[in-house]
Amino acid sequence: MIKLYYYPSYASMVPHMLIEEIGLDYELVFTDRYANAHKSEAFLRLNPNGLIPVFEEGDLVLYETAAICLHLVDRHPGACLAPAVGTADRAHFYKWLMWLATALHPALSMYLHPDKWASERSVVTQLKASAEAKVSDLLNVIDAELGKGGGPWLLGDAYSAVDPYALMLCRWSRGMPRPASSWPHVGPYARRILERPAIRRAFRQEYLAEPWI
Ligand SMILES: N[C@@H](CCC(=O)N[C@@H](CS)C(=O)NCC(=O)O)C(=O)O
Repeated sequence: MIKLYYYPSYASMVPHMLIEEIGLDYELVFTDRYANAHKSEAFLRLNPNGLIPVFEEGDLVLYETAAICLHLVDRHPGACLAPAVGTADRAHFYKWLMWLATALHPALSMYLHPDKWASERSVVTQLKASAEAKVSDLLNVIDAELGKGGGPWLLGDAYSAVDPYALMLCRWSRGMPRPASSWPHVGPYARRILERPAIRRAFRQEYLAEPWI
């Protein structure tokens, strides 16, 4: 049985949405961030970084959202959540997964939690402003990609694991002066992903209040 250590709206949403899409049996393990459950000895044995999510299946204990995504798509090829290995589409799938994990995800984390990087108020303010500008630049990149006319998904015709990852990051931007949902192509794209039953189930299981993005 799969166990997914999660906290609502955290990066654990991505594997949660994928597991729902694939239709696996699993248990959601609530990890109370405010009680510092993710810094407990037991949790640190699973992920020494003290970060959510953690995915567990039998002897396999995995952290890092992108790694969990890749494992899920490999382990369940029938769900078709990534293009065939060795194809150009697969290469673009890797590119977007890494871009989400190493560019947009950290920029949004910096915007939402600048206080993790500095304590002096003026520095925190500056970090937040820089992160806001960076998020905007990055949203321009994904908006342009979606505007190239492919669609309806980030890789074109085929829905894949990068789509729920992008949706979660769009959601994280919802309190920003210019949220992702207001971009001409990203907004409709995120709303399309939200129409998928698996996505709606995951959002509801995390008790997330609407509007979701
Ligand atoms: N690179 C990690 C980042 C995970 C991460 O930053 N998780 C956040 C929630 S979105 C967390 O656990 N934060 C708690 C903390 O920083 O104490 C991944 O992709 O899984």
